[in-house]
Amino acid sequence: MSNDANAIWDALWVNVHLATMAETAGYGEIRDAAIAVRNGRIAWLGPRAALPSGHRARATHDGGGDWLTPGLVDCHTHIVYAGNRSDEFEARLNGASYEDIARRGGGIMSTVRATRAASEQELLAASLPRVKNLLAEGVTTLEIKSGYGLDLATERKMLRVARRLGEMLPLRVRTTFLGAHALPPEYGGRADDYIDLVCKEMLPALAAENLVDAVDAFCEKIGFSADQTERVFRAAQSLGLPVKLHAEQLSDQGGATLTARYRGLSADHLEYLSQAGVDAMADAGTVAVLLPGAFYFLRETKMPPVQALREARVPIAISTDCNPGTSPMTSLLLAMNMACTLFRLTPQEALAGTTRHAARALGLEQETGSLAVGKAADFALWSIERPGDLAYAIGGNPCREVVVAGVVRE
Ligand code: DI6
Ligand code: FE
Repeated sequence: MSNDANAIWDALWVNVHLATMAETAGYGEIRDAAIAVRNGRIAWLGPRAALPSGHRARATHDGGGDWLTPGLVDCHTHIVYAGNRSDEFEARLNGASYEDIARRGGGIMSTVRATRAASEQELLAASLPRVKNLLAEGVTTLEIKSGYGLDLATERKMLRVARRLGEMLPLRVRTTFLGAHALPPEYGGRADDYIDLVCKEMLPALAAENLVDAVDAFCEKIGFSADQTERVFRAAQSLGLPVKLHAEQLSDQGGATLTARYRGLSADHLEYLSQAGVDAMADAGTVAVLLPGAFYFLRETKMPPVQALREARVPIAISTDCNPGTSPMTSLLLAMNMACTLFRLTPQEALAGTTRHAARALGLEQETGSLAVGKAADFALWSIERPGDLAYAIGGNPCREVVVAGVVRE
């Protein structure tokens, strides 16, 4: 497959600078480069001067001196939901307490009610503009969680919408079942019975319909206990599905260590992560997904242990956590900027966090997230002076062109 000079490429980009993100350090810069695509995959890349003599391509694109990076990967979103919670945001800034809002049936349950009430078509229509915002900024792979249904029919509806988004749009979608997100009102005081429903009915049914690529839970005082989370993990494991976890967002519940024991793809949030959790993640190869949008919107002050994660060589990914309650954000570039300003990541770490490491958080590191021969031809072209500009600017969108599986997105 590699460097086959006799094959006719489907397309060739020249006059571009590459940030391959293929190595652990640096951007993997190749200046004045070329990249060739065949059958949806990268067939050749390197300095333009090294193009094999006699190469042929059906189409040649002039990149105009732009930078070309892997397509961005948003590896943690709750982007499929109905309604929004701007009314609560406003009420709180007018002095209402969190309890006032909860008493009025607000918070996560207001999104559950709206999502249950929406038809599949309405849910799709509500979610589409948000997804398009991400796509406009170079996202080529998107994880979408369920978790605003909390009953079988609505969780199914959410996951079906997620799959449809992946079919309608030039976009790779990975679905995550988050039935254990919150306790639905009809199970008030009966969390263990609800976990039974999640493990014995919802997950097996949805997995059988091929709607589930991974399984997540919210392990927290206001969510589910570590024991309840472990039951969900065991149910996932028995179906051969990988796990990940909302862990250590508001308190240390030992969720990251539990996730590592199940060889989880990722543990996410992690503001309250302990050194033991860092070490367990390092041993298991579990990715740390940091979500600066939620940190910002909740005005959290406890920082995730970035330096300890670096020292333990835990791969760090960055995502929007797009959701109506704690991170109403549809800009992955803004999440990268926030990761630098709030968490002190370097711009190079932020870009690795939305490319190579984010792909790994979805189990897709062999497929996408870096530029290398044989990988999917998923990339974005940017009108920027250097790769660090992607994490630097606030507002504006330098994305000029996006290619998914070798095809230029219209
Ligand atoms: N952690 C969060 O911050 C969101 N979900 C979660 O598990 C909150 C979701 C919401 O408030 O709608
Ligand atoms: Fe989340």
